[in-house]
Amino acid sequence: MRILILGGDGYLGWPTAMYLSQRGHQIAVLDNFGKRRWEMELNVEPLLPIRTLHDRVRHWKEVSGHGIELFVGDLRNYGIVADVLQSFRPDAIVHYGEQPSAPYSMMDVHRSVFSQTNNVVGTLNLIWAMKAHLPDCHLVKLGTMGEYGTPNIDIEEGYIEIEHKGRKDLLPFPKQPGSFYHLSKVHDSHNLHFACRIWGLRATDLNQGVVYGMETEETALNPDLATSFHYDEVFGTALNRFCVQAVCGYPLTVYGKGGQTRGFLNIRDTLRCVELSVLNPAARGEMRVYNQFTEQFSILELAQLVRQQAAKLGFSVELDHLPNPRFEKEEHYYHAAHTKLQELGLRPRLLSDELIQSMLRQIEAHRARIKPDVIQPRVTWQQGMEKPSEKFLWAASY
Ligand code: USQ
Repeated sequence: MRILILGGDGYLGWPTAMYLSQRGHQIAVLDNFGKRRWEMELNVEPLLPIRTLHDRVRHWKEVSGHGIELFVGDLRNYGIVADVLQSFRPDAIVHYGEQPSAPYSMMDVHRSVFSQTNNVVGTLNLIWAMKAHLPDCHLVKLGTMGEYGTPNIDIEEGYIEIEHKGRKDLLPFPKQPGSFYHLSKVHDSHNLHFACRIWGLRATDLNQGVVYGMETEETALNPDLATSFHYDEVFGTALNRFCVQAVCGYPLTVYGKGGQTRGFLNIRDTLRCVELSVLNPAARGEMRVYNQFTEQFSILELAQLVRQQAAKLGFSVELDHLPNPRFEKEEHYYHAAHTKLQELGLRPRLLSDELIQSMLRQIEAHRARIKPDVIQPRVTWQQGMEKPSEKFLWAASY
């Protein structure tokens, strides 16, 4: 198949491009390098050194023999989106090309407005361009489990049958997201659903949980193919952060009581889920929703798991309950359906002691690159960024 990956320079986009390329698909990637700019703004860096996308594409060709077509451009520019679609003519589009961080979207008005306009406008341009040029193409869009929030009932996969005053309907599951970033994904879902209904587009919304891991089959082939693994407060996610903290002797940053429960999955399973979605396209007019995670944990459970495994490797790890910088329930019911991808053939790689130990060992090999000063949370949901942001720089660069 011809598959276009939007956000092909990112933590998940780049490994997905290599994974699908290795399996014989024709791949193109599009990126505007926004993430690299946000990293520079905040003075944070991925743990492993990351080559430019151009170089990674070249190294991939040398290592695998497979070419990847590279487009540089911004999804907020409709002309670029339409040109790329007409030039590459994909059968499927995998859309990771959005601002992915909840804390980033809560820092200040500028980054909040940016997160929502960037994400919503990019996706709107995409669906208009699909309608105009490739109405049969299948969009596989990365959403988030965070769209649902933590309701006191079971979470279904996208839709729930509701009986109200004697009548029944199958309706989108209620959304109670926890940040302006998560809200941007809710807005995307509504726009996509509408476009599928009125224009007969086909889409799969992958409501993904928190991804962990730093290596896939393809990144492991050569250090020049590594993917961007973050541990800082803004772009790092819980388990990845805890592993880095354990290695550098930083007390694990459990926010509040740590009873916050979320769905998690291995980065390798992300790639398989996307592959399964692409190989089994939605029907015309259908917007499917899959809950993309393999198991659920509370944050405290994860921190304890990391502490146990780190101890086996000789790291002595403390656990800190920090005042929660976010606005979220710290004790709640959580039970989310996640059977549809398994029905398509996903065989989950669950979190194991070995996997945590292997992450800890790999992180240790790059210990010298860890910057402890970017670990502590400084963005709160009530106050935004602790220090005033560089407003003038921001206004000048966007
Ligand atoms: N948390 C801590 N300590 C930390 C970091 C996080 O206790 O050092 C807690 C947070 O308070 C939250 C939970 O861990 O309750 C998850 O936070 P996270 O930063 O790992 O993940 P989140 O902000 O939810 O966002 C991440 C990705 C996002 C994706 C989402 C999936 O950045 O792109 O959409 O995971 S989900 O969480 O299912 O919505």
